[in-house]
Amino acid sequence: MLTLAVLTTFFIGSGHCNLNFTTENERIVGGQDATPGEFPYQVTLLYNSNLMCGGTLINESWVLSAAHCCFGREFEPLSAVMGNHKLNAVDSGEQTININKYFVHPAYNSKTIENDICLLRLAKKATLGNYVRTINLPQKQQEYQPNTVCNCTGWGTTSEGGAISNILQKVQLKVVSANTCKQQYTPEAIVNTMMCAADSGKDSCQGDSGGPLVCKSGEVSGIVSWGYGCAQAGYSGVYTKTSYYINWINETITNNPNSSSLAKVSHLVFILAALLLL
Ligand code: 4AZ
Repeated sequence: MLTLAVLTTFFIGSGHCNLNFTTENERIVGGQDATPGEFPYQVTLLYNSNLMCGGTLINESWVLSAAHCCFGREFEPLSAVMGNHKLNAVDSGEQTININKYFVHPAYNSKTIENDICLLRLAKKATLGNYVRTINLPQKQQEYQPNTVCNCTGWGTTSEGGAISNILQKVQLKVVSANTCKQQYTPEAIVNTMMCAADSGKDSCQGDSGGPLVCKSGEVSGIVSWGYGCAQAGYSGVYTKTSYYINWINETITNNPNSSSLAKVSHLVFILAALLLL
């Protein structure tokens, strides 16, 4: 099955991505250089300072990405770069913050790549500004009509088996109907929590995984997940449909604040109690 082929590959640096038959990098294919600050919600996820995956800033302290990016990794080597433009340079407005915890969706299936979604918590809040901004989540169960134009961005390889990009790349893709996508892969492979997008000669590729697909201004519609190769004729890129995970995202964020804020509250309680006792 193609999806199995897809599963056999991956990792750029450390990211496990899908689909290629090689472990070489591929980034956005058929795209163009973004301009600094054009996609302020785009996050670079690093593992030991190497490009691991893309991500999306959805909250001052939280990055949305793909489960296959996070799964099985240690926390210590993980960091996120907000406001990044050139991978190999410190850009103005850029902020690098460690990840101190991540949450892989409990139903993530690494064989079928279902529920390919992960939330990563920043060790401290990002400072929002011209180069660093959050993007909204879609409405619950939001669907996107076929041919809707979407922006996909990342530093992944610019061709299947090529090298990663130093400058953030952007590409416009069109939503492909679930029926067409099922015909391209298999009916079972494409479930309703996935969405497909493609255009001739254009695609996301290895290293773009976990990054954003934005099909409606101001909301993160999809997460780069998998596909057969990159920009192969007749095969769409497959994205996790964010709108099916709104409850899980909100609950995970609410239930897992940084311990630093908890620690501050307990310190305050302790001081108040001590004062009362005196
Ligand atoms: C990857 O290997 C990858 N064209 C991500 C997305 C797609 C293909 C490969 C979709 O990370």
